Amino acid sequence: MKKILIANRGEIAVRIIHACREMNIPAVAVFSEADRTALHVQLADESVCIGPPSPLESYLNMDAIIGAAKTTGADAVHPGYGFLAENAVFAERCIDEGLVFIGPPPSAIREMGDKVQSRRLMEAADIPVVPGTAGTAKDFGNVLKKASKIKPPLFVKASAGGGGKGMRIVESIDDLESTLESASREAEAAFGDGTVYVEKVVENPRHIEVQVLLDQHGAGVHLFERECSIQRRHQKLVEETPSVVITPALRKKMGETAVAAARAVGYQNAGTVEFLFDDKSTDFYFLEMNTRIQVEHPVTEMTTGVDLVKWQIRIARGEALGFKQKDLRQRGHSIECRIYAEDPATGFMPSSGKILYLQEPSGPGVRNDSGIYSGYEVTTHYDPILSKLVTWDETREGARLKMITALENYVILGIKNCTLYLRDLLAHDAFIEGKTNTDFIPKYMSEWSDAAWRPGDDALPDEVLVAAALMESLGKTRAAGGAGTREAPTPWQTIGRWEIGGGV
Ligand code: MV4
Repeated sequence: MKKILIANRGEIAVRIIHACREMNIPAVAVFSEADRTALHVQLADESVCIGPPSPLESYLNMDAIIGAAKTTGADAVHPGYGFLAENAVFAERCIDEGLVFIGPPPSAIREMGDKVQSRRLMEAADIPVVPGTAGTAKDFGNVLKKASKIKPPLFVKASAGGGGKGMRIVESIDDLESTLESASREAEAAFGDGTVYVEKVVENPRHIEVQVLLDQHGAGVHLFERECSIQRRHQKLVEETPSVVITPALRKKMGETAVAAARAVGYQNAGTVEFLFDDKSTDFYFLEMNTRIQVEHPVTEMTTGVDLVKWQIRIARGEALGFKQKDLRQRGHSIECRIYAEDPATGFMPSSGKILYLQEPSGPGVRNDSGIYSGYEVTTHYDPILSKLVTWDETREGARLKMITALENYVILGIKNCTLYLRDLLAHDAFIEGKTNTDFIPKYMSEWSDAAWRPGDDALPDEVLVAAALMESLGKTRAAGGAGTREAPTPWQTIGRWEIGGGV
């Protein structure tokens, strides 16, 4: 592999550039007109503009991306996550153009992308799936007959959906037929595929997923689980590994099941098998497989020491996995918080504008995968993720306390963001107790307001806070509080005490 084109943007493009640099492979960035000054463009060896800000005309524009690979002489494409990462047609087109697609075979993307087909394939491979019915576009009579044997509540899901898209709950069998019809109509309009299927509802489950790596020579391993149950509207906020509810025996069983699921579709490269976990029975069920590198991959890297992005590249160029299952161990605990440009005080409204001042945390066991810098302009064209803050420690409590400290030291001025919300989430008794089921946010975090987390006068505009923060960073002002005590000021407290006309 001589040169890799990264068909993505933001923090994941930056993450992939790091892997390329460490492997001594030049990296080509692509960017939309809105991303001319983005961090991934600054860090890449070369960059190519692929179109206007609209994703359809840039990061989803296959012709422009493949064209950029040709003009720069790239011989491989890393798709990252989102955009074209799970588009089988794109993977095929790359291969047809003689480019290495750094991901699974197109057939595996296609088979796992169709939820009804993947459910059938998993059942045939003896992978546990949630009790339910096979999919249908028209024959609701048959579905009704089968579904009436399952105790409600039921979920009607769209075969082409996934990630919570096109999901409907049915409380009574009497409502099933009308819900099948409307869900099918909606799925047809949204995905061009009206196939829907029915599953029994697992009440307040956990989302537990298993990372797998399979090479082109038949070797495959799992890298243990990640628990990602803390989500709002199917957007993950906090992920961790290990999960507090997974015993060593369950971990082994889930891991082996995940590798078997991947093998059932001829999988190669890095992938993630998602399971629903039922706390009461400790049963787990296959949900879907994500055929890409995932946002939350760093917690696995922190606890196993395996660089997943480098292994994606090595596997794609035909290298054999250099280790076996028995060589892999999880050490310690890792937590990831996603830092979004969203305002948690107003129902997570996206926030855009210039980052006037940025102070990112660091320290032993702190990793910050970031796509931003001071002066960076956040737009609303793309996913609002700014960065991912990841901590590692020997224990869950150690990783939690590190995360709280790191979040308190994360200062992003100029745009709204969720650092203080996450800090309170991590400090919640329910999080400490590991009650991190999918109901966590509606149950414990719906009343949140940032009032308690703006020490001093929170009416000060960010521009004023920036001036104060700059003076602080220049060493011209010092707030009270001794080093090493809990009274030591966080940057928020320091700038909160700053006053116009005050003692600078
Ligand atoms: C379920 C479920 C309960 N029972 N399926 C949501 C996202 C999509 N990947 C599947 N989802 C769910 N499917 C059955 N049969 C509960 C959810 C679910 C959920 C899953 C993982 C993480 C957060 C969630 C929040 C609400 C519902």
